[in-house]
Amino acid sequence: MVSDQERVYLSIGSNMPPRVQNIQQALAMLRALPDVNVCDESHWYETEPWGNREQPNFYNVSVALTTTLSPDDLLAALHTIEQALHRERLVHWGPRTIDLDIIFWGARRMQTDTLTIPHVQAGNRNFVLLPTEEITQNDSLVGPQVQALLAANQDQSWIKKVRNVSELDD
Ligand code: PH2
Ligand code: MG
Ligand code: MG
Repeated sequence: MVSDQERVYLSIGSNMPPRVQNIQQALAMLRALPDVNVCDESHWYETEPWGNREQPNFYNVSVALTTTLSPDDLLAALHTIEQALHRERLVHWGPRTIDLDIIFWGARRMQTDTLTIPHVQAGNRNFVLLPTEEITQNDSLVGPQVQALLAANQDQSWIKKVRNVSELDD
């Protein structure tokens, strides 16, 4: 890694139409945040719904960013993006227009009532680990964490790499 500034990784997902537009708008809003620098984006993946399986498939993507924001302030900014994209919190692990979750923040570990880093479920989810692995290869702080979680990962759910986002259905 060129810079030794710690990188933050997000997992972004949508399984309610228009899924492609929801994710594209979330990415655009993230890039537009003044205190955030998005430095990498994984492929997009179509993914089997994890947890509650009786819901539509998701599209998921992971992004890497650097920021001068605190974890709480970044979380608040992500919630603002979710609200702008009409996220409604109805069913736990249920369908959502957009979800932006903080997964890793360099080597940091923290736990408050509202935020746990690394994300508690990261190690159990292919749709988080596999896209994130793509963009952590050169990250000496997060790469080894992802590799350790992948080695222990038992998730059987399928995820499929998207070759061309412009050909996706909403
Ligand atoms: N998010 C969830 C629950 N289940 N499954 C997939 N495939 N992708 C998600 O983003 C997802 C999920 C809760 O946030
Ligand atoms: Mg989530
Ligand atoms: Mg969330």
